Amino acid sequence: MLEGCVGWPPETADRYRKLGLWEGRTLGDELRRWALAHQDRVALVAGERRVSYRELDAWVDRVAAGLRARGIGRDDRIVVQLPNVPEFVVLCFALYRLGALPVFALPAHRANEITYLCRHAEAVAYVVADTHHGFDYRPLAEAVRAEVPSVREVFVVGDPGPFTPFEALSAASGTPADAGDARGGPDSGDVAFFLLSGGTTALPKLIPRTHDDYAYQTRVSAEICEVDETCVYLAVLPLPFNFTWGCPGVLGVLGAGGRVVLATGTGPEECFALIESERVTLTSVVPTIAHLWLDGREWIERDLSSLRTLQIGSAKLHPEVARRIEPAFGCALQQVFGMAEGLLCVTRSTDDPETVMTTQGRPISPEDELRVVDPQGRAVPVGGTGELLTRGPYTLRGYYRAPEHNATAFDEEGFYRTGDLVRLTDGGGVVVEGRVKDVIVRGGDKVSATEVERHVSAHPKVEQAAVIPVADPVLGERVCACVIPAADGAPSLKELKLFLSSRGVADFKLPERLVLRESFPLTGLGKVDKKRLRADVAGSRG
Ligand code: OOB
Repeated sequence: MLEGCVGWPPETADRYRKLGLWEGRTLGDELRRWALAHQDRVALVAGERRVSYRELDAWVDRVAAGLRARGIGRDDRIVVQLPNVPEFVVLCFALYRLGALPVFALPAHRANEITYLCRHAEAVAYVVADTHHGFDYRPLAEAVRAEVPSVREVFVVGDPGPFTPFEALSAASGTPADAGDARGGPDSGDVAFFLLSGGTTALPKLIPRTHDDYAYQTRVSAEICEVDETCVYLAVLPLPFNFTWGCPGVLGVLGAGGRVVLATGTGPEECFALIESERVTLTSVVPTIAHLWLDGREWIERDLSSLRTLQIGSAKLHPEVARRIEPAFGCALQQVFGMAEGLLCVTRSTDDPETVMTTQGRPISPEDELRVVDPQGRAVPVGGTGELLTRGPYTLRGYYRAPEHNATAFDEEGFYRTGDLVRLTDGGGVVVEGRVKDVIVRGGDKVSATEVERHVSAHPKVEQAAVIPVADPVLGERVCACVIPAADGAPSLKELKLFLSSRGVADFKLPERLVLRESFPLTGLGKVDKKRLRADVAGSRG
């Protein structure tokens, strides 16, 4: 196991292997098998570009050789921040083959997040696109390079500016990536890559996912979603989301010989046009996008009859909205409750309609263990609400390089404390009732209140800050900063936003409401009572 990672206990790992859950193949080997099985079928579609399985496999080998020629190999960390382009898929599989480890950053991340990720992971390289949605990543890369000396190389998809073009990596026709190198190839039990946690902490945590565990998750979720060669998956959400990458997502669909179509935006106009022209059968979105698409259905005339399943997850889907999906899109709704940490729950096509409308599904693996506990850690009777704890064959046992946090994020038996408040139904379904963790779910984006508080508190006009969610009809929740001003005057919302942006904080984390207070309600232990503060703010206008 890589330094800083926590593995499964050996006897548990043995059991998962004996049960045939972990098949002992790396993700890089998996692509080789898929390419042999599906040869000239189209694997990826991006605009006018179509890449067959055979081409994809060969492209991955060339990029792996190019990376290796630049000294990148086993256990090296590489921060990947790319939009939904074929290069994302190619790069990740190239790294999987080398045993080098992609760290999945979101396109929306800025200097604050990227600098931290590069530093924490001691990344040797950083990969970006030239520009995306009007943002130029090259100055960001220069800032990151200046801050983090471990970052030796920056590769750019598109116009490289002062950096190395991504294209240069595949220029040389080298030996196949799995021909071996001094450091050897990866083992299926090794960490394959890092996902980012939705985070309750001041800084995001890195989630190590192994080849075995991720291959299992994607294979099983593809089976449950009835993914086969005829599947055409539209990747709408960013590829670095676990939802898009592997639930079943890109990997699950490629594993079944299907086709992955990359969308560049989430809007109904673009996505409906792609669904029509590519005859998309499956896609996955967050409830906010589902809302926009429901509205779009009223005025955009497109043939969406190819759609079989619309997966919705990442934030609570209310039953009223759930009921509108099938009539509006003429396809089945699948609710998905998942987390980058592992556990994945989905509703099944065989579930009765009520279950599909009102639950967030049940676990994909018979080996997933779920416990619902009260604040004292005692089991709550079935039907009661409590915090969800879980462990299983694809749920992490520890965050990367985070022993202190791990001591509280997991219990003595290795169960991960999800921070979600749930209730289990008789049928084994999970209903999400709320959360105990200090996170704001804005659309599908997770914002750590603690992280935003840290930045807001640094403003000279802020004495103390508490960040809370406020309800929003479109996004579900928005970020609200409650501030006790310093003696010499209060900041405006605009000032705060500019201040946070200047600190390199990603846009989706910026407060959209500011509430000024002389004091905050406190709990018996003297901490800010956010429950009362939220109720206060919800009941007031400013
Ligand atoms: C997905 O993953 P993350 O890591 O961005 O966020 C996980 C958290 C969960 O702990 C829960 O609080 C919330 O997002 N969540 C939901 C939900 N699905 C996720 N809350 C209510 N209802 C749902 N259906 O968000 C994610 C990962 C894989 C698949 C789908 C979503």
